[in-house]
Amino acid sequence: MKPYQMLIGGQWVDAAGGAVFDTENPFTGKAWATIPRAGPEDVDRAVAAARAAFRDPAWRGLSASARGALLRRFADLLTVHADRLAEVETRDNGKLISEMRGQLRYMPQWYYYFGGLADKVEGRVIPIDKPGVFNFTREQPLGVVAAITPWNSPLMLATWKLAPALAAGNTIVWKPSEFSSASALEFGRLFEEAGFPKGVVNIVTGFGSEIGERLVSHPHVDKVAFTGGDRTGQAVYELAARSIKPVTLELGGKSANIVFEDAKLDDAVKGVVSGIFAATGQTCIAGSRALVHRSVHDRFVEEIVAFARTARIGDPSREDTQVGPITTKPQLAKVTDYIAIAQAEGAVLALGGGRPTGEACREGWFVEPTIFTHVTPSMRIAQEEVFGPVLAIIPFDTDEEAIEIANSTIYGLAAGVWTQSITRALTMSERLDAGTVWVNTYRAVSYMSPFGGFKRSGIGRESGLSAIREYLQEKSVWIDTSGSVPNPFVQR
Ligand code: TXE
Repeated sequence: MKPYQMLIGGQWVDAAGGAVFDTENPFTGKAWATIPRAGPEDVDRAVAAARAAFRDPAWRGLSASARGALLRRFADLLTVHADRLAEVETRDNGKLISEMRGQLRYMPQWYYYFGGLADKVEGRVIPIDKPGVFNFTREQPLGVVAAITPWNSPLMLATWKLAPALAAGNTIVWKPSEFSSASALEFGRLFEEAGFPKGVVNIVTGFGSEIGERLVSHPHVDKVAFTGGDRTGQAVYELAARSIKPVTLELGGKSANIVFEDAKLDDAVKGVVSGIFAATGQTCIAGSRALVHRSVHDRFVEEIVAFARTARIGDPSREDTQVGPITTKPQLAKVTDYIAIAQAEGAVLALGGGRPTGEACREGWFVEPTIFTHVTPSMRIAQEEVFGPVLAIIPFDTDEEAIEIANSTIYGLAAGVWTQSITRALTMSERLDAGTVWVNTYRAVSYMSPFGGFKRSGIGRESGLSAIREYLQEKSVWIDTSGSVPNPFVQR
């Protein structure tokens, strides 16, 4: 068992109470490392360290260019350590090594991009409507940012917060998911090595139920950036509201992949499969509903079932594995429950639905790639986020109907459109309630393009130019240029 410590104020420490918890490998079902189980006092220490670092000239006194240089140095280190970190991620969360390597090797780009952006944040001079005054704006960091992240793409989803928050000059208390803390703690070493002043990045590990509330409600936390389930997100939002903290929330979805009759069907099949079975369906952008035009429905079902059946399920640390285990035991139970719920509602299993029987899947937390047909838009399997490899196929007859079904859930994170018609592509991109719309592709993300949700999928945007604004506040400065203060008792 590898013992980890957490990072507070530049020190690697145990939890104040000395408690630890085991972290498990989803492929073997066995514990492989121990993680400090922080309590409220550890949160207090981490917030105090972040607050002190925010006020310290070692950070606050850095020019924006120097901050940017630190981020770029971090990116260089991340490039060197990408493959090692990918292995830790795979061991801890069961995601495919091929996907994790791809993610880790791409991740430095966020730090290069936001490092480059750090010294391009500019205020404005306002041509104010009053004589004898000069008015301008400053963009200033918020202070201490609490970053709360989930287990599905642990380092990537943290990076979407940390890179812009640091570029803007904030300091961080990061609470990774209790199911995937090891990689976060390895990541922390690189911030030290890059030369970030002590306390600028702090990492507290532990359970959301034990320390989450303390972190979100802490009077010295100035902003909360959260990715996770929508119920937890709602609780975080409510709690943050009590102290009027700004929040960024990314809360998952029930995204629709819409296959029109004029789509290239082979491409649509590949796109829908990648949308739902990549990452074992454990992504916020999972295209968990396929809306398929009735005229191509049967052919589509036949082709997607045949294709999905070829997926190699097994050891996520093998390069050739295509579908890995479910990351957490509670998630395995949730996915299994939803398969039963869908069947009870009358959906028909076209593929999967059980545990794979192969030798490679004996110990781990596996579910077969699962496809349901005969799904109606009001069924729970068509409305609620499963967060697993479960696809619901729903037929439609008209474009209007497709839009209505696609927009009928409480979520609005993403949507896919499969068509050869440019008019249809443009109309759909406007009418779909989703923060991202992909046309004839799915799952593309970039550090350059904004990502976030409509409706219950969230608040705010990550990545892209505007993301840095989530971590800044605008100040208006008025300077008298007239040289004399008028008599306040005389109306002007
Ligand atoms: O997420 P939680 P869970 C969805 C998915 C999944 C469900 C539950 O549907 O089945 O959420 O997953 C911390 N105050 N997504 O339980 O609880 C927690 O410790 C403050 C969608 O793993 O949302 C972890 O660090 N923090 C999703 C983080 O919140 C609290 C990604 C996320 O955990 C807290 C993952 C509290 N009261 C799951 N309670 C996406 N949007 O991509 C927990 N946490």
